[in-house]
Amino acid sequence: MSGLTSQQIISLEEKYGAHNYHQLPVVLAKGKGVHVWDVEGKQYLDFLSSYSAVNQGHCHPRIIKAMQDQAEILTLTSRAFHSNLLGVYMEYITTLLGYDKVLPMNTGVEAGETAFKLARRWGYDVKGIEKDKAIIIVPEHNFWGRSMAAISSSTDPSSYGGFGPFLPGIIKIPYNNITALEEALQDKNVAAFMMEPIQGEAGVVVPDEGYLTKVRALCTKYNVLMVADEVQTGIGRTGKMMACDHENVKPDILILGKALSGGTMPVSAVLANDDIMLVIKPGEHGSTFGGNPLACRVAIASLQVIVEEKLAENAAKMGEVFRNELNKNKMPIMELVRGKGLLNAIVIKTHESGEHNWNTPGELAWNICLKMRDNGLLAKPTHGNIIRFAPPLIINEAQIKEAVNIIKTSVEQVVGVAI
Ligand code: IF1
Repeated sequence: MSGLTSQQIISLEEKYGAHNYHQLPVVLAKGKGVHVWDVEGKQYLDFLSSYSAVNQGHCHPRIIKAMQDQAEILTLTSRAFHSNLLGVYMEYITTLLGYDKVLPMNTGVEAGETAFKLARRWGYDVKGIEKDKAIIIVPEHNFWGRSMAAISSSTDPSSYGGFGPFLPGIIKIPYNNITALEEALQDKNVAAFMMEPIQGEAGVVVPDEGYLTKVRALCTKYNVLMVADEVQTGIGRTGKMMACDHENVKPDILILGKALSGGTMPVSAVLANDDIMLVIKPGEHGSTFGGNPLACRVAIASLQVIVEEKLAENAAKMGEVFRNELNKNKMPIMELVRGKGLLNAIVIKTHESGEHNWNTPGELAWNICLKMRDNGLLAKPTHGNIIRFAPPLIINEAQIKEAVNIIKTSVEQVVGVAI
């Protein structure tokens, strides 16, 4: 469309855009299924999936058609009035996921904020916590967005640094630590424990088997809401519809985003039962675009694709293939590969080999990502030495094996030793 080269486009961003990202140097112009193409027409396997927003694959025909059809009819009414699709969408998603009610929002962080407010309000109106004393417990190394409440919850200086003062009423405890949770739950002012079933940004940190079950039991025991942020782990990504489903755990509040729209537009949602959801009264929360008819149509199609194409099941199968192939004659610099379904990561250990001494594992991970880009696969390090691999859930076995081959070849080319 623009006819500009990658470099020309990067220069435009540099000159006219905020510098709030450190992108991998590649300029994408087209996406279809598991592939994306840059402006020069080079094809890549997308192993980031826009941070798990395109679980259904880029530009899924059924989702695009839903968007195109609805875009010509009615895109937005605001919630000042009803629309013909909102109730239909609300019935669909609450029935599918087993909750009484849904509060529709747009971005993941808005859904997180909504869950935060809902939990606090429930704390006051139902649990009887003293006014303005509600506490929400979060795990260290969580990530749920860039809003003030989200960064007030963060333990990552690159997320919160320089943006104080922060929201009070947040206690941080170690992730995957039941003792620490039970200790924190002794405080009668605790309204909720808000966590990711697998920590995405922290580097695909999978908690011990049974952790979610124990969290559920403790939250019930201490009359505290279990809030699951499934913005990244949900909608089939980890090999089940929700990551909590691996332990048949049902959180009191479920937060969804990203793939809820198949990567077409921001659509997020908070689900809960009546005793929680109805503490928010008319006029006390909302957003201009929340629950718009275009989003409703797109979200229904996006969820139908996940269910009807059995993408959670495929994610479980292909994730096994991915981890097994990577662990076969494991690369010396790969400390480990971890994950569930198609949310995986490799941890690079510092590699000392003569002239290949690297300053930091992060530098090595970055160089590996640059080389994988040259070899036709896109992925990006999360923190430093951890590279996340999250392809669209439609991927097949041949593409997984092609990807593992690219990963191994790229590591060998960067590290320069046989692997
Ligand atoms: C960025 C990270 C991923 C999320 C979870 C809520 C949100 C996110 C578990 C908020 C968003 C995005 C944000 C984006 C990059 C990406 C990201 F690297 F930042 F941390 F995926 F890991 N809960 N994650 O992962 O949803 O408001 O963005 O729709 O900010 O750079 P959002």
